Amino acid sequence: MSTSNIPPSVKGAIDADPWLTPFANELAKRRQLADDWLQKFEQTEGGLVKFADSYKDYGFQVDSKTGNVNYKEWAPNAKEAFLVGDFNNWSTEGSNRYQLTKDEYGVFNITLPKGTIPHDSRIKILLVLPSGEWIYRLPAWITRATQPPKESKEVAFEARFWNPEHKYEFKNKRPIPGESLRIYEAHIGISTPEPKIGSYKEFTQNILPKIKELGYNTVQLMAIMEHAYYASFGYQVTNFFAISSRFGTPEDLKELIDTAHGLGIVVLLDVVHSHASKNVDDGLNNFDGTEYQYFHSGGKGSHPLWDSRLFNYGKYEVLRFLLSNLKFYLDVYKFDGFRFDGVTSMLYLHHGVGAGGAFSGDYNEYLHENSAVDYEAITYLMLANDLINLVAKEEGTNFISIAEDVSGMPTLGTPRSAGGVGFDYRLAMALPDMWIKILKEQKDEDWDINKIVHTLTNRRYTEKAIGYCESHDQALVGDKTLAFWLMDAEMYTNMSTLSPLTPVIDRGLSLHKIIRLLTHSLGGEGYLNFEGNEFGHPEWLDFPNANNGDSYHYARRQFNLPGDDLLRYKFLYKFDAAMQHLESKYGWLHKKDTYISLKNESDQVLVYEKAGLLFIFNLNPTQSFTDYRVGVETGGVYRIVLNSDDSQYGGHGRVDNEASRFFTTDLAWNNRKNFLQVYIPSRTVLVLGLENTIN
Ligand SMILES: *[C@@H]1O[C@H](CO)[C@@H](O)[C@H](O)[C@H]1NC(C)=O
Ligand SMILES: *[C@@H]1O[C@H](CO)[C@@H](O)[C@H](O)[C@H]1NC(C)=O
Ligand SMILES: *[C@@H]1O[C@H](CO)[C@@H](O)[C@H](O)[C@H]1NC(C)=O
Ligand SMILES: CC(=O)N[C@H]1CO[C@H](CO)[C@@H](O)[C@@H]1O
Repeated sequence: MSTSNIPPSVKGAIDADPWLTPFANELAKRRQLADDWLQKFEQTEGGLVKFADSYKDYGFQVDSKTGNVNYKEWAPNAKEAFLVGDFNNWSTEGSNRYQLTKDEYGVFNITLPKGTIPHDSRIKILLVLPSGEWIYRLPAWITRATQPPKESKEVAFEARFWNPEHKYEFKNKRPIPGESLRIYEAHIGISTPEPKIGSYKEFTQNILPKIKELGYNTVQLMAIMEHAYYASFGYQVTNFFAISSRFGTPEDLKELIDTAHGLGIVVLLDVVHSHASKNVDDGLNNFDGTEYQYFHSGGKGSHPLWDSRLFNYGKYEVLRFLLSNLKFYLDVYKFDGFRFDGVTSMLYLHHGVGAGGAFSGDYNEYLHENSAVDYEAITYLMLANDLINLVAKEEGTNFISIAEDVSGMPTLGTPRSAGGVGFDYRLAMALPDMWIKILKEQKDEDWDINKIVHTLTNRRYTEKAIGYCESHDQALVGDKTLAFWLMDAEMYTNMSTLSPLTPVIDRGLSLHKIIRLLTHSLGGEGYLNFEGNEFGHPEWLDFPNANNGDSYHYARRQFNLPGDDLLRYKFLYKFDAAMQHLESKYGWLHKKDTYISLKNESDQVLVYEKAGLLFIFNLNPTQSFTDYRVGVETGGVYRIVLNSDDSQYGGHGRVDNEASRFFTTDLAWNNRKNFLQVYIPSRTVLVLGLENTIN
């Protein structure tokens, strides 16, 4: 295709990456599908934002003037519908009969006078099917669902009418996300050292200050959307508009987010729109008695591995439900963006499973007109990103959207206006796999610096990525965290500072720091850490379930460990804090000026400049180098700004930071204008900065 034939709607994407040129028409076709929906929403709803305001219309709405309550539900297959609950003795008889009226679109509603339903009381919708059968469901847009008490016969979650007298009032303005995202991934329930379910309030009091102290500017919360099965880690959502009641009330979560905002921390929701729990009694499955109301029917409507239901993104009312769900979390809870779970499963008809799930990077796999792309799902993701940007504009900020995509689809992170899907970031999912493979298979002296650097930097620079060495995935039972790969059983016996430093712990501490800083400084335009891994958490995660006797022993994070002065976890924790704060000062995540001047395989030394800093890694397990010559572009006097061998980080203190000043010599070295000479101990990273930038 000649450049003159490129459709203007995708010109931006193709200017940024000319290899996309053969796929220009296909990209334009995809963009058009989403643009057509936008036009339709304009005509029928007054625009996308108004459409997504449907959460103010559907479900239960309390009129602020009259106190009357309207309840609205889409259930096209039902003939009749009744509201039942504690308030009317679950009856449809006499004065307790609350029948909804149905309109031509299959939408039912009823208005009840003020005070009819008490706050927090239990309710259900009773649907009468064409067959005459009665089915009871939790309202699809319900904002609260709770687990029945142990002594109750009920097992399914119960919907509640949440209308407290005192609603939480937000006090703080949203912080505007910075250019460098330093993300702390967390799960409320496990964020306590005690073997129990942690609460929103405990997280607010105990964990937010730690996140702030560590220097993260973003917290990403998983398992917020209500999920009846705790051990699903939040990934089998039953009630999309309800926040998990296991951890507290909606007002408690608002307080958490408001408090984070007060600390300058933005809050992302791990949103699960890629699939839904197959629960009928307390979920969305078979809601109106058909399997195809919200989901595809037949095999297309079930995930081949996850045992869950798959949405029909081509349906108007499903788009209303999901898009409103996003706006609900932005408006009501004041989340600042989303990490979209399971994007690969959405993007392809094969869901990334089986042979189709093996991607080589060939553009045809993603962009050929015969590729296995699910057009309806990709259109939904485009609309979701449009919505997020429109709401951000109204709020005077910019929200964040991150795609969990392992396939590496080009243009996923390209703006919609340029012809992409519009995510801000994708997760760099190849990086944790690389580290595990190295730790599993290679001796330290065989680490291939070229390959490591290649994997860390091999990404589409026109699209941003979040780099990470490990996320919640590696912490789960059956998998292993970096700390485990490195130190294993000795974490239980040799972490006391009173016991001698063994070779295993020495190596583990050193490499844990090095791996994190390498990934942080080269692996993405953002960085993510899963809670606890900043100090090498010594336990895996296993939620209470039938196989472990419903134990909470491994469903916790031992935040007490880094605070124990007699344990070595504090060293890893302090290094993490130093690394985050240094990034915050120099901003290497969002700078694009990386220059790698040395990859010396025989010495195992790696040197690069970025954001005005000089990173010098010596990965050599045994050899330290004196007067090692290192190239650097900008001449001047350098000092050490971070040294992983510092004794405060559990190192050997072989370099005297204070006494070290490095004067450059203006002779070219490794393609840099100047050089300086350093003493670089084994298994150490030194970061140098120009003296006049330090204070
Ligand atoms: C519900 O049933 C109880 C006991 O049968 C009765 O006392 C109460 O008045 C009933 N309430 C309503 C709203 O019908
Ligand atoms: C409730 O349904 C009736 C009948 O379809 C309709 O006239 C009315 O506008 C609806 N009320 C609300 C609040 O949507
Ligand atoms: C690596 O270092 C060794 C010894 O210092 C040197 O002989 C070799 O030339 C270096 N290789 C590169 C690529 O700089
Ligand atoms: C002091 C101490 O507990 N040392 C232990 C370190 O780990 C090794 C191997 O697990 C044990 O044999 C030591 O007793």
